[in-house]
This record gives sequence, C-alpha cells and structure tokens, in this order.
Amino acid sequence: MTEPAAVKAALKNQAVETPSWAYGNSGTRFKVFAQAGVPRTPQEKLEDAAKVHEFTGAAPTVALHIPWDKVDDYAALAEFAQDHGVKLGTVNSNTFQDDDYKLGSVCHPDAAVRRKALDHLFECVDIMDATGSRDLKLWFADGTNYPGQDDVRERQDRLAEALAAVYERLGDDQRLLLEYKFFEPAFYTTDVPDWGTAYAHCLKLGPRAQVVVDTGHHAPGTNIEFIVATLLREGRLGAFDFNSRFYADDDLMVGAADPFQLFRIMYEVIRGGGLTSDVAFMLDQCHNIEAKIPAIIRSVMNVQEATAKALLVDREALAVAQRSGDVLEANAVLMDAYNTDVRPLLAEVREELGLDGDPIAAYRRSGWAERITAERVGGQQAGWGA
Ligand code: LRH
Ligand code: MN
Ligand code: MN
Repeated sequence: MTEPAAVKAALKNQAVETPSWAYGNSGTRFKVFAQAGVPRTPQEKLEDAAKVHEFTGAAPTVALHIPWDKVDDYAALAEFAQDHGVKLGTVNSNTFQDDDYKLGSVCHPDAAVRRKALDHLFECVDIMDATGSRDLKLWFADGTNYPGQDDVRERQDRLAEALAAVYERLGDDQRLLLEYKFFEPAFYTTDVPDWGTAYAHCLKLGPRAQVVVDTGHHAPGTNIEFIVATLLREGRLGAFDFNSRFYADDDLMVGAADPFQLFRIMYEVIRGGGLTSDVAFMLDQCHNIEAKIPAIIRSVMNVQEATAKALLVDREALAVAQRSGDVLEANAVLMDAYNTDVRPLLAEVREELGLDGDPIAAYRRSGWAERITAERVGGQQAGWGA
C-alpha cells in the first residue's frame, strides 16, 4: 500500500485544467438554456475559473479556445489570469465553425481552405507565445459523410502536411497535442478517428507531438484504460480531455456516468507514471442544465476521488496475486481500493492546504453566484455560434 503521506502528497500536487467554454452557456442542437450570471467575456470566464481554483486548490490553469476567447492582447489576458490566481493553459484551435470548413479544414480538398486552417493554427501558436502556454490542442472535425465523397488516403496526406508545418512552427518547450474522436460531425469517415491514427501521426512528427484522450470520444464498450496504458508505455500520452458519456460525446461531468471507469483509467495513469509526468489533466465539458461553477468544482472533486482510490490500490498485494494467478484475489485488491470512501481523506488534504474540506459548500457560502447573477447581464453562449 502506498504510504498515507505519499498519497496525500500526490493528491496535493494534482492539478486539473478547466476549460473556458465550460463556464459559458452551452446546449444541444435543440436548445441552449441560458443561465443567469454566465460570463460575457474571456476575462469573466477567468474570474469564474479562479473561483474553482480558490475552493479546490486543484485547478490552477484554464484552457482557451480560439476564437471563442478572442481578445486583442493575449499577454494582457495572461496577466489578468495571474492577477486572479490562475494561469492560462492549453490553447485549443477551432477549425470547425466557419462555412469554409464544410468539407473539412486541413484535410479539405481545396488548398485555399487548407491554407486558411493552417493560418489559424499558426495564429494559435502566436497566442501561445504571448500567453506562455505549453500546449496546442488540435481537434479536427474533418471527415466525410458518404463513401466516395473524397479520397481517404489523400486526406491523410493533407493532414500530415499540416501537422508537420505546425510542429515545425512550435518552440522547443511547446507541444502539439492531437485529439481523436471516432465520429461527429462526420458520420462516414473521420480523419483522426482513433488513438492509432493520432499515434501514427505523432510518431512521424517527433517527441513533442502527443496524443489526447478525450474520454467521450470512443465507441461504447471501448477499454479506455488499455489505450491509456499503451500510450503511456510508448511515451505518447499528452493529455486527457475528461468528461462522461452515456451515449456519444455527451460532455457530462467526469465521473458522473462511470466512476469505476475513471478509477480504472487513473490506476493505469499511476501505474504508468503519468501522475508525475507531463500528462495534462483537462476537463472538456458542457453544463447545459446544471449550474456551471459548482459542476466544475464537482468534476475536479470527482477526478480527485478517482485518483485517491487509485493511489490506495495495494500494488504489492496486487502483484503477488497476479503472479500467483489468483484471479479473485487480484480483483479483490483492486475493488477494495475502489470501494474505499476517500471523501474524508480528501477533506483532510484540503484542510491541510488551508481550504474548506467541502469546496461546494464553501462556494455556495461565498456569495459569488449571487454576485455574478446581479452584476452580469447578457451572458454569452460558450462558443458555438459565439
Ligand atoms: C470535440 C471536442 C474538442 C473540441 C471541444 C469543444 O468534440 O472534444 O476537444 O475542442 O470538443
Ligand atoms: Mn475534447
Ligand atoms: Mn468532444
């Protein structure tokens, strides 16, 4: 069993990056239910993110999505974040909301559209230079809807060309994170549909190209923890986009649909050394019907709970059971950890950090929700359509 002090130390060091877009209004294709008090500007999103960090002590960075978080001066935005006790994190590109991208972005059959998409990716690197961000996260909505629509192999060549140009443009301390997704918005082929395709491209690019595992981007039944273990073994797990799914890319709170899966993922992360490496733990969620800030606090807590349970796995006892072929005992060792109530341990960890043991209660008492409801009128949609 990991020493209790070591478990606590690991939990105190854990950081979860929150996404700027989770603070704004979002919805489904049917309806966006506007909430009172949501941010109207990137700065207000950062103010809310700072509250999540204030009460959890575990959310020190905020991911941007460009152009959803477009401002004139990104260095000033970074300063604004710092003044509020957080930092700007990953820069997410967006090559999916312009009319030009109907047939794709970097994989589009028309070179002029590919050029436009590439220019956007370069702009994102310029922004990283201004903000001091390490990671550029690339997700492409590219794909086709009908067999024969485009040449699937040529699309891979176009993708490789764009990725190589972006990789070349990165500074020595910057990374390219390539995110896969098995379908949507394209329904027949997707140009980066799975970890294998992402990994193959990253391998060609170089060591600073890494794969992003968005937990909502797999077919039902996919063993995500196996993918995590494999990518860690190969040194190519760059980041997570955490969220939960019941059906497709639901973007619900991480740990809400399947906390056991999250535990299994975190166990493989720890087993593979990913907790102490450069793996970025990010949320990628939308809070369509629930209050946003407490939902994000809850999500951070869910990641912490899964991590605490995974840290509590008695790895020596597990190894003994595994080597002796004791299937039931091995499973029992894992389940013992999963079935531990880690909430008191996490409350203790928070109190030792000078925080309230119950971040959601502390947030509710703070009066922040009432204040933003009164002060902010006309909050905007998170990104889609903004
Ligand atoms: C695509 C995705 C990707 C985008 C985000 C808004 O489904 O997961 O990470 O940047 O949603
Ligand atoms: Mn994602
Ligand atoms: Mn997604």
